[in-house]
Amino acid sequence: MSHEVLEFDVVSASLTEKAKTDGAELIWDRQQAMKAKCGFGDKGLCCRICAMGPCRISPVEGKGAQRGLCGATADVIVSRNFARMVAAGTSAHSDHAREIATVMHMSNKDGNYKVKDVGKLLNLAKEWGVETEGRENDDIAHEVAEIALNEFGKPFGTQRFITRAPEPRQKLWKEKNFEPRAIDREVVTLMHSTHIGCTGDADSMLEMSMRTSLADGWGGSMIGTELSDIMFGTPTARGTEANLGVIEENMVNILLHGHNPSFSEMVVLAAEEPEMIAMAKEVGADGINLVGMCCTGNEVTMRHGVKIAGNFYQQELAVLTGAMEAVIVDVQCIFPALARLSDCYHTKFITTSPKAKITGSTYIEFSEEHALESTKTIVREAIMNYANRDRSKVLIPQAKSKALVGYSVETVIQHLDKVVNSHTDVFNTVKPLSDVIWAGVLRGAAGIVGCNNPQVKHDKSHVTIMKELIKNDVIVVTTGCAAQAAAKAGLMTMEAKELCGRGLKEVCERVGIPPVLHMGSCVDISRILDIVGRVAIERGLDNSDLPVVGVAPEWMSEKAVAIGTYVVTSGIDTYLGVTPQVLGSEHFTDMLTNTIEEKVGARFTFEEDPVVCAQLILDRMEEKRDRLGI
Ligand code: BF8
Repeated sequence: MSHEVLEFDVVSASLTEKAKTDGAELIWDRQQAMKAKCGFGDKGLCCRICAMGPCRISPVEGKGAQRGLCGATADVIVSRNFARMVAAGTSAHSDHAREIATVMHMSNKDGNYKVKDVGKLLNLAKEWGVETEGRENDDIAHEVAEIALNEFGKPFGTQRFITRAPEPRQKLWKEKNFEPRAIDREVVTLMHSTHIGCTGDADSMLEMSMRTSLADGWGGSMIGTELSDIMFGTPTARGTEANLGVIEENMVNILLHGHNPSFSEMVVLAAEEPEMIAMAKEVGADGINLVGMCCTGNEVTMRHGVKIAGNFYQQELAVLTGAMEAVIVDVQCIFPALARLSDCYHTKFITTSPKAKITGSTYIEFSEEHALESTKTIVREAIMNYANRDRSKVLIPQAKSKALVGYSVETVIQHLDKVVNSHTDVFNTVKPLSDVIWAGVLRGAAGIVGCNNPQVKHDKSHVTIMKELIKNDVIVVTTGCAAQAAAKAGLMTMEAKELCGRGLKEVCERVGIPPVLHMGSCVDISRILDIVGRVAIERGLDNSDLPVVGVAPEWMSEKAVAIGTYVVTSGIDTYLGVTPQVLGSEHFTDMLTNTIEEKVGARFTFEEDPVVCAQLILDRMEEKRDRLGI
């Protein structure tokens, strides 16, 4: 097993030694067994779309097979593979949103699911033209939820939330035919177009992918965020802790992993029930310690301060501590390997969604109709498992960091209001943020998001880029596993202002925020779209005019491909620290990294060295500032 990849994360390194003793297999073992990557797949040149193949195009032009059996060229094959990743990523985010809309549709002030943020419900009702006068909140919620559900399959019209974008962007989308229609329709159309014998033109394939990706960012993801806030509360600033050291020796430890708050919120409620806590004490524990991982970890830390056990790359390590009574999951980013790994310990690996059953797990289906009872059954399983813990196998790394989390757009604006001069300024806007960017106190803003990927050292690219940017007065907002990397590295503390340039340090002190702001889970990148759009609107500009960027230093999932594509299509330059599988087509690569800018005013940059990547970002921000004359 090579530990080289772990150098950056000392906590993880100590546990991989334990894995050897326990005979447990981890991702690093599997990576080694995999040996070299498939050269064709790595370049996007393998086509398995029909059964005439699989066809593989030679990566060397003019040598070997240059076309598949149907005649598809490297450009066509690479673009189709890319499009399918966009379709899958859009499906994942959007289907998540559909589940939130479904529970909102069944919400009831006396039931398990009830509206928590009435103000946000009424605002959205107004935005969508729903009558609110003289109506019960539940009634309004049901109508808003029904409209949201119709966004998935409506036969006519475009996504409602695109009207939140700056006007020049909306105009551009209309002209280029990028306005996303019903979410399901965009995904189905894209899948249809990648079928054998359909789209044979890389340019068209990319444009269709761009439109579909907007159905994610300004459709599914934004619906997911908005409705989650209404149902479970809009996040507010609060403290938490992050890293494997949040697992506790004398508690019933439960790891909550996955994505959907309609499930995780109920687990939080179940674990807080006095009868559950009493039961934990009866089995000899001091109580229940619920900890989070991946995006579900982000959802519950943003709304409840639930501690973060780690990010994507650490899911196996949490089990390896030997102190985890249960890993409870719903959907997305869950290693099937957890089933086999759990067998080395007493840990119960509990799957709950018919969309993500995993062989070897204990399957207890979550029922939205009986949500709290259903999660109590699951939590009970964890508690009863405490007695089975083998204390000789327990090793909990002590490392953990404090973090401030919960920076929804509303919370950021509330903080900005503190510095508003009430004589000359207006409250409740992003103007103070745009003012400091225009004054040069901040040079720009970066949204740093995404996963971990064994192709790069764990967390190193995230943390290196964040540190380089804040040092140069660029404020960072972050979501997903990138946010958890920042939390573990202590970048979400007020003390982190000492790592900043003078301007950002002053902003942190005056506004009372850390330099790296936790904005939530991956669907919550819609919060970043929202805040960037507000700054552009406030200045009468388009997103592409602003010194702002998106960065995914360690991305790995199809969701990330959809995200990167909608961020660029929204006019925001995007930097990828892992090169996507497109290099087999020079033309398609050139479109992503160059000519796409002619269409949407932004482009992708692939740069695997985090220090070089940070410098490219800073250079681009200065170029944008020059263009603005600021
Ligand atoms: O949606 S950042 S590893 S957890 S895909 Fe997955 Fe990537 Fe983490 Fe959340 Ni997002």
